[in-house]
Amino acid sequence: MKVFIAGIDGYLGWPLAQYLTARGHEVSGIDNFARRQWVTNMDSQSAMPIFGMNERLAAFETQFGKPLRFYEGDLLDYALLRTALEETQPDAIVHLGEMPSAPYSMIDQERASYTQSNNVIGSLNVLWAMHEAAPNAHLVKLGTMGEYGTPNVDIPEGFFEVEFRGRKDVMPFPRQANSFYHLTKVHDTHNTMFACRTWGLRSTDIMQGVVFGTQIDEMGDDPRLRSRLDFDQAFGTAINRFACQAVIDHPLTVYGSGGMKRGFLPLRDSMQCLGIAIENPPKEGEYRVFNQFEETYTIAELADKVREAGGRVGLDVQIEHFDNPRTERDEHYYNPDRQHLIDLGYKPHHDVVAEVEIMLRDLLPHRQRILDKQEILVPDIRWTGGRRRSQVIEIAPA
Ligand code: USQ
Repeated sequence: MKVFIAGIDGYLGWPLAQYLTARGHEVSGIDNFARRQWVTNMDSQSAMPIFGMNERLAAFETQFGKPLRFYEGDLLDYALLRTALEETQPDAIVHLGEMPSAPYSMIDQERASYTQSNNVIGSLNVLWAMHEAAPNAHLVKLGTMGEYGTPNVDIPEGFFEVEFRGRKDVMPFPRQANSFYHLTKVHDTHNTMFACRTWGLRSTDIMQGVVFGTQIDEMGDDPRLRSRLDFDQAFGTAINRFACQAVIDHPLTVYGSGGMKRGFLPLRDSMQCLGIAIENPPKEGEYRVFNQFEETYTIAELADKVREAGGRVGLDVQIEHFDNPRTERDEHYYNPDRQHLIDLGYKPHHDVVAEVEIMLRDLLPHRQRILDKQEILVPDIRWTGGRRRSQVIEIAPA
């Protein structure tokens, strides 16, 4: 299949290009390198050294024996995006090209507004460019489990049957997102559903959980093929941050009681799931939703798993609780479905501790890069506004 990846320079996009090429697909993609800039704006850097796109493309061709067609540019540049789809005529378009950080979107009015216009208009442009230049392609759109929030009932995959005043219908499950970033994904969901219904586009909307990990098997040993790994408060996700904290003997920063429950999945599972979605397209006009995660865990449970993995590589990992800079429930019911991908053959890797151990071994040679930026490990972006550094708090044992 011909696959076009929007956001091909990112944490997921770069490994996905390799994963799909190793499976025989013909990959092209677009990126404006915005992720590199956002992380620099957070006064941080990737813990894993990353290389410029020219070096990445050279390594890619050496490893896989064929070139990757790359367009440098922004999804907000509609003419470029449309041309790229006209030229590449993809069977599938994987849309990963959005600003992915909840804390970044909560910093101030400027960042909130940027996040919403960048993500919502960028995704709208993808839909229009498909409609005009590649109407038979399959859009694999990266949404987030965070669209649903944490309701006190089970979470189905996108839709559920409702009975109201004696009548029944299948309707979208309510979205109760908890940041201006997560809300952009809700808006994308509505636009994508509408485009499928109205123009007959086909799409899989992926409600993905929190991803962690430093590698997939297809990367081999060439450092130019490795993906980034962020640890700052905005672009580092929970386990990735914990792993980076562990290798420099910084206490793991569990917010509040750590009772927040989320769906998590290793990077290699994310690749497997996206590959399954691409290789099993929906029919014309179909909009379907996949909840994509390996298992649900509380943040406190994950901190314990990182401590256990640390023990295996000789690290004495400490865990501290910090006052939570976010406004979120830290004790709640959470029971989402994830059956659609399993039905299509997804085999979850359940050993989180083994995956974290791989991460720690990958990160240890680069601990100086984390030490150089360690002052950004404790969060200060407040959901209620402004910046105030979190403090260590005491949590009574359960
Ligand atoms: N958390 C801590 N300590 C930390 C960092 C995070 O306790 O040092 C907590 C947060 O308060 C939150 C949970 O861990 O309760 C997850 O936070 P996160 O930063 O790992 O993930 P989140 O902000 O939800 O966003 C990430 C990705 C986003 C994706 C989302 C999937 O950045 O792009 O959409 O995961 S989900 O969480 O399922 O919505």
